[in-house]
Amino acid sequence: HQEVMPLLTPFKMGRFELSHRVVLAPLTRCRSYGNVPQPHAAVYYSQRATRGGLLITEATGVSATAQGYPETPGIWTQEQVEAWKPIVDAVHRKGALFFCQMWHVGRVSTNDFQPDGQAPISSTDKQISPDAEPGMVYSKPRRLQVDEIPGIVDDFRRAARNAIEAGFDGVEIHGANGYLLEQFMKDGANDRDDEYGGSLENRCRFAVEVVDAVVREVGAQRVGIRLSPFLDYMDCVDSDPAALADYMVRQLNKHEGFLYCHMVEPRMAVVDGRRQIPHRLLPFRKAFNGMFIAAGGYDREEGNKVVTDGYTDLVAYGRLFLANPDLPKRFELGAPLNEYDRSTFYTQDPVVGYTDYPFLDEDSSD
Ligand code: 5J8
Repeated sequence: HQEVMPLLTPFKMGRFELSHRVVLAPLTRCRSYGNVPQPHAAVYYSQRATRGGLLITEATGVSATAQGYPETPGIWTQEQVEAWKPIVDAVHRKGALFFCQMWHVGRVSTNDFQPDGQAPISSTDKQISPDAEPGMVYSKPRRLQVDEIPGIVDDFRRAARNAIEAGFDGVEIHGANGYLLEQFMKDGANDRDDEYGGSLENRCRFAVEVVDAVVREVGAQRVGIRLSPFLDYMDCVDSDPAALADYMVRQLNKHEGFLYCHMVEPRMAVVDGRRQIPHRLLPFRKAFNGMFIAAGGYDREEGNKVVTDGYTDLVAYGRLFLANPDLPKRFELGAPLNEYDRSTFYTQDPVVGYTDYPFLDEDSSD
């Protein structure tokens, strides 16, 4: 008699029945030509779909100003909605749940990605420092005026409506990794002195308005959010990340049934030559009423451990799932993993580094 490993035990997520806890993390893949998701995405996502598994899409733009990387998908036009439908269908045919991650990059962009070559928008007009990403220069952003913010909140609302129309089971608001909502939340990037800057409450106002609008549009039971209070990616640093995380989960709690909070661990510290996950998320998991997804450097062993310990409900895997389409099965069998190839993470090839990572049985089956 073999015991089922904790990561592979079922879990009831609101009205959704999950058969295991291994989640596909949202991963930017840069293969949606002209911001339209492509048929090869149906292959990629359905490769990673399992009965009762949860997949989250790559970050998907909510408007024409939302992009900052080549060939990322959107969900603001009808053409994009139609293009998502067969991808969502392919995932559903495998019995998995599929959430759409909605983002706006804010100042992590250049004029080239913007309509009419305009400046990217942000909380601030401070440019990201050239040291943030070697070899990359982001454009000087334009500080949003207070009266422009409702329009962007409405872009998120409409994107959520579109996602449901495309067939997604729910949406994840991207409030992480230095993008627009975080540019407002974190005091290292927000230098405003109006009602969207200064106090924690003011800095979080924009994100909270987005949450409220999206919940009103599609229902709390279909909405999650991703937060990364401890990261400093793209010059988005906060002087008190624990207070920020605590404040945000308490705002989420105001929506009865708000589905999930997905949080990124701080970068792993190296201890005795080994990378160690800092496991700093427990206080927020405890303060939050909904279910919790932890992400950031997890492997099979660490994932099982945190589920057993009640540290999180689900664990999201990025790089490991990218390189192992059958990751849950490999975890089940304790099978070796394919190594990921970082050089093809963000390239535009429809196959290479995308749908050509082998499945376990590929060598023996034919
Ligand atoms: C680590 C760790 C770790 C990797 N601890 N070292 N749409 C989005 O939200 C996007 C978010 C789009 C693109 C990028 N992005 C975010 O930007 C990511 O979430 C990430 O936080 C950040 C940088 O992403 P990346 O793809 O440019 O690189 P990243 O995965 O962070 O890895 C950069 C380096 O950090 C590598 O050397 C990693 O080591 P490996 O993977 O080669 O072993 C290392 N690294 N995760 C400490 N948790």
